Amino acid sequence: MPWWKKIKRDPTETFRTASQYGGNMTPLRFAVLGCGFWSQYQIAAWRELEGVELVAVYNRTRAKAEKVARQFSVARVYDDAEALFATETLDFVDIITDVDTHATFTALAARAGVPVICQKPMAPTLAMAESMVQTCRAAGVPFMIHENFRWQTPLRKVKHLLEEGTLGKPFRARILFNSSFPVFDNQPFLRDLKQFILTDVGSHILDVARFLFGEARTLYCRTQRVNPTIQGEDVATVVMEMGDGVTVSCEMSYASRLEHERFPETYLLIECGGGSLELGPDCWIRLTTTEGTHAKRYPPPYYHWADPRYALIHASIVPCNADLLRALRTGTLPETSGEDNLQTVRLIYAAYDSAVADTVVLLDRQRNAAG
Ligand code: 89V
Repeated sequence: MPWWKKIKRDPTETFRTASQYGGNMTPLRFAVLGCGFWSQYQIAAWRELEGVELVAVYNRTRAKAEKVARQFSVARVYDDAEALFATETLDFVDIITDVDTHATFTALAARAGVPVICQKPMAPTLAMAESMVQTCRAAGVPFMIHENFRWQTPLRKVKHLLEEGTLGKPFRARILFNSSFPVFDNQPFLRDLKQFILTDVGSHILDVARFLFGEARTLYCRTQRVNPTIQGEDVATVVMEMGDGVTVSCEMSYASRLEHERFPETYLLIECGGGSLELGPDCWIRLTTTEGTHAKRYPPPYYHWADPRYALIHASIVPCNADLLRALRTGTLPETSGEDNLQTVRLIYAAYDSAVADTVVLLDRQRNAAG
């Protein structure tokens, strides 16, 4: 029996380690499902880590899988995911397909007893996300979400500075992701999403809010569609009461033409009892107290394979993958386990509910109802 089959099913318990079960851990063999734009960076990032081996790739259009296999010297190619799971012996699978297929492929992997890493956003509905978590829990396979924004170098530093506590207790924060970057050029399917910016960018920004400030108690959201050529909303503003009484507002937009286009940077202004913290353009963090302002730059590491227009995000794929791999290897939970990410997914759909009903959503009540 593979080691992960013996993992305890209670998600609050840590997984037992592979070595405890005598599993052969080096290298971990994995397959990638989905060979679109994002896969080449995801695979390149895996190659930065020791002890993983990409043994197969799948894409429903075989030619795309063949191209990626040639690019990264991958031994086997599939255009039938069931055949892949029937043939390959895998330690995990990395699902990088469009969101609509995440649940299907997760269920296939769970049935085959293969641990799942699934790209954000987890699912196109909250109910589907809940059932994916449940499917993996029932099958006893680890389920993890590839959610990388919280792994960006300056955002890790911000978290560290808040934890150090020298600025005192935060009372208010703004999280901004506003640009007019032509995101549809590389990811054309985003144009057709009926729910766009809250699923694609909100997954990241609301997760950053949770990462920095804890869980939300209340949420209010407004959405707008400024670009008439797309299906979904391209502007969203979310206000939440989070953690220990921090008012957090999150602004997201792909319709904002600003003096300096700074995609894909997230800006922050965090106001605390003893001062403020600002994360601004080009990864500069400014700390202001009664003593004055101290500024320092926290750029991401350089990777030759990263697309310079996405360098900040692409660099964050590496530590995100490392955390998922650490969890698989040691049998512990990653930061972005399926269970954890479900809280982010709840915020996304609470935001849509709030925008439609023009009301504040009380999340404690939702959480309690979900048990
Ligand atoms: O990182 C992502 O998930 C992308 C982007 C933020 C660039 O839209 O879809």
